[in-house]
Amino acid sequence: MIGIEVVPAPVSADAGGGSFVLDESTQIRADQAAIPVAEHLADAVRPLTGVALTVSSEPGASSEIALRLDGADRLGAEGYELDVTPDGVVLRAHEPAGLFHGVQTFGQLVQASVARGGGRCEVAGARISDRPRFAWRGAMLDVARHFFSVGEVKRFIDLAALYKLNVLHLHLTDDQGWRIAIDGWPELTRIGASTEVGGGSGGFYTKADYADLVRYAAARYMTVVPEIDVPGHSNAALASYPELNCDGNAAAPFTGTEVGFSALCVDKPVTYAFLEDVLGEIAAMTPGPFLHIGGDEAQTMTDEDYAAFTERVQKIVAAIGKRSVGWQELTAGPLERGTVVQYWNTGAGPAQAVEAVRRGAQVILSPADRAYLDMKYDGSTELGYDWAGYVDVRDAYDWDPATLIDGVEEADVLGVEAALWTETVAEIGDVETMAYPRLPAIAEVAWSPSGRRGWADFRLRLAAQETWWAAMGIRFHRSPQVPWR
Ligand code: TNX
Repeated sequence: MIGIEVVPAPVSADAGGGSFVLDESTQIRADQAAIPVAEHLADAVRPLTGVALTVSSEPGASSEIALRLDGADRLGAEGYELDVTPDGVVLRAHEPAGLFHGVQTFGQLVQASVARGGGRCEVAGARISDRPRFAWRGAMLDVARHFFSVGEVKRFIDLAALYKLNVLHLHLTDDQGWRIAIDGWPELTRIGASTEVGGGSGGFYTKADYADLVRYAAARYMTVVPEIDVPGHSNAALASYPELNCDGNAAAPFTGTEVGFSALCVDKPVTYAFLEDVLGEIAAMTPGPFLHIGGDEAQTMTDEDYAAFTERVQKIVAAIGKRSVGWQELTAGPLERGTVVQYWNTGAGPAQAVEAVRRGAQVILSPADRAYLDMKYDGSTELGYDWAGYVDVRDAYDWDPATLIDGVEEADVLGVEAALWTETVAEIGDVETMAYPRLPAIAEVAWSPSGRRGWADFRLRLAAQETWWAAMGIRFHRSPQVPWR
C-alpha cells in the first residue's frame, strides 16, 4: 500500500503530520511564470470545496499555498515536490509543467479530504516527490470515424490531463472523414469532411479551431500530435480529389467500417505535392516536434511501393523540421533517423517493434490488448470491438512497458499511449465510458515506477476517485474489478 490515494502513484510519498485547513482565508501565491497554473488550481478547487482561492504573486495571507519554480534540476521538465503541512502548502518544480502535474496531485488530496466529509476541508499532511517514468504519455482520439466538436475534444483533453498525460494524438484523417482544413485543398473539407461512419454529417476543424485545441492542450502541458494517415486509410482524400486516384476517378465516399482497402497513388507526382502541402500546413500549425503519418494497414500495396512511399513521406516531414511517428507497419520500409514507431497489433506480434529498436528507433507502446480503449471491457460492454480480446481495467493496468516485449528495453520506450478508435463510439459520453477508468490505468503505467505500483493497491486508489468523477459528471464504467464505494 503506498499510503496515499493518488493516481498515478507518485515516486515517493510519506504521510506528514497533521493537516492543512483550506478555507476562504487561503491564498495561492505563485511566481509570476506560474500564475496560469495557480489559476488552474483555483478553478479545480472551487467546485470540489466551494472555496474561491485568490491568486497573487505577493506574500500576504497567513494561510498559503505556494507555487514555486525554484525546484531542483533533478525534478526534470515535469517533476515536482509537494509538501502539505499544517502551516501551509509548498509546491515546487523546475518547470511550469511540473507545477501543473503537482496541482493535479494536490487536487486529488483535496478531493480525498472532501470525500472523507466533515465539512471543513482538511488536507492530510504529505510529503511527495514525483516525476514521470516515460516522456510520452499519450491519449489518442479518432475524430475521423466519428467527428467530435472542439468542445468535446477539450473535454477529452481535461480527462487526460487529470492523470498527467502529456500527449494528445488526434487521428485526423481516415477512410470515413477528413477533419482538418487545408488552404490549398478545399475539397478535403467540402467533400472529405462530410461523411462519417454510419452516415452522420461529419465535420472538421478550421485552422482557428485547431489553434484553439493546440492552445487548450498547451495550457494543460499537453502536446498535440496530429495524424494524417497515409498511404492507406485515405479514402476521404481520394473521394475529394479525382487526381489523387491512380485511375483519375474520385473514390466513392465511405461510411462503413472495413479497413485496408484504400491507398494513395504512389506513382503520381501529385500525391507528393499534396502531401507536401498538407504536412507543411499542419506542421505550421503544430508547435510540437512530431507529425504522425499513420502507415497502418496499407493492404493493397506492394512491399516495394509501400517502402518507397513511406521513405519519401518521412523525408518530407524531416525537411519541414519535424519527426515522424508511424504505426508499427512503418518498419517494413526504411526508417528515417528520429522516426518513432508505435506498436499496436498484438495479433501480428511485436516483431516490427523489435526490428525498429534494432535499427535504432524508439517505440511507443499501444498494445491493443492493453491500451486500446475501443476494446470491450467484457462480454456485457455494448460498444467497442473484441478483436484484441476484452480489456478490463486490470488488463489495461497490469503490465510493464520494459518487460512487455523481449528485445525492447526501458530506454527503447519513448512512452505509452492509450488509443480510442471510434467506429462504434459516436457520443462524448461514450468516449468517457470507454476511457474511464482505463485511461487512468494506462496513465499510471506510463508515469509511475514499476516498484511503486501494483494492482491490489491501484484498484483501491481508483475506487477512491469515484466521488470526484461523479462530481465532474464523468460517465465512467463501473468495472466489477474495482471496489467502488
Ligand atoms: C486497427 S490501430 C486500426 C484502426 C481501427 C482499429 C479498431 C491501427 C493502426 N489501425 O484503423 O480503427 O484497429 O480497433
